[in-house]
Amino acid sequence: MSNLDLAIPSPQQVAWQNLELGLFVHFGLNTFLNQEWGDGTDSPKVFNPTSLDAKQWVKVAKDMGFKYFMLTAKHHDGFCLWQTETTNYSVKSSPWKNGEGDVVRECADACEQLGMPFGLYISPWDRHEPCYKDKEAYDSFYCKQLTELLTKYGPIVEVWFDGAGSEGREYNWERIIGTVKKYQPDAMIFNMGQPTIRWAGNEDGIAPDPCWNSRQTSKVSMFSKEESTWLPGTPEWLPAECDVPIRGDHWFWHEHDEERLRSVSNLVEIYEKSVGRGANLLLNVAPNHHGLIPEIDIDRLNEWKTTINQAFSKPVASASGGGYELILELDQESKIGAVILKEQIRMGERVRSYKIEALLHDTWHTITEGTAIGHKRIHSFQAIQTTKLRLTVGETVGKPEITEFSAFISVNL
Ligand code: FUL
Repeated sequence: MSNLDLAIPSPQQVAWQNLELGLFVHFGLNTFLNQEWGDGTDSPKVFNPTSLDAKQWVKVAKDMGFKYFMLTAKHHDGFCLWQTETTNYSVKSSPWKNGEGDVVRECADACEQLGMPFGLYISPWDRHEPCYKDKEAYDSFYCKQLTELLTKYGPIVEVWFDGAGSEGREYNWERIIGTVKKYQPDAMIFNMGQPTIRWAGNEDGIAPDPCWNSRQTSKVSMFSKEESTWLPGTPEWLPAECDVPIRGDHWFWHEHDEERLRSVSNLVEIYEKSVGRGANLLLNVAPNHHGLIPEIDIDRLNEWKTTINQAFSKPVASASGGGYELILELDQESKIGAVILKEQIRMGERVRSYKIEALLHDTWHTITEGTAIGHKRIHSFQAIQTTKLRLTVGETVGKPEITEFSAFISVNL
């Protein structure tokens, strides 16, 4: 990244970055078929959750500290979770609520009630829709689906365009992005067309280090090395979003795959390598065939949240300010295991290098060094006993403004 670049975020991007944590929810025909990808031929008749409770889903998100909620309105199989006029391949043809249910509506209502920003995943790749073969016809069909979703369910925080299956396919992105901008101008656009946020490039929930917010290339999908081509007008500021399922590589619910549940320490590591590198983390949980998030997943999320809160919610000392040096004086000698850094991203990523030192026996010792700070940088390290910490900013573009330099007591993660 060149020293001359100083990309600046839009206010909507700053607001989205402040959310940090999103709960991703994959639900659909696959939930009932023990599969990850439907080929578009599965019968809607299998879709019959016995006690679907979208409020439970959103409440889990809220209780566990997630700040936005993303639902798969349509996965690659083309099955629509809402009452669409574009196709019968939807909840309308299912036995659930005699074909009158609408999962998108229930989630939108629950999000509204609980004050949770709501976003949608709508797969461009559609393995059911016959007109998919005809590019122009499908672009119209897809824009109609988007129009329904973006006009009938309240404010949408993010539209997730999944590149899987669309490798090499050309869509009319001018039209698709135009539709998003027309109806939800504040929504974040994920990774395709004219994105305002980009994919971190893997499904492990891990951002690169460093993870600059300025525009970088991003892969189209897990199944290709192809890089995304974006329309002119794509902003220079393009923060990353990491996505990962809580059960190994299963995005949808499968019976008897609890052993895939990630351990708390793995989830903490994911948090540190996503949010702790300035990206947002979209962590997926899957409601089961009853339409409920299983208790075992909720328990794991709870342990994870508790651990993160223990580690990072109560700094022993904190400082902020402009300039090239900040000192943290601790009230008493403490065993420090982590620091959090933040800079004022509204002014761009001005810091391009820095180091953190601790005072040990009247001498400063470097504990860590870095380049990007951006929205947030977490450094965990082997605990050190100290009374003072120092942040020194090296290279910058313009005057830096550190909004947070905090130190945390070491806990066992
Ligand atoms: C991938 C898809 O193929 C997976 O099924 C899942 O939806 C994940 C979030 O994106 O590209």
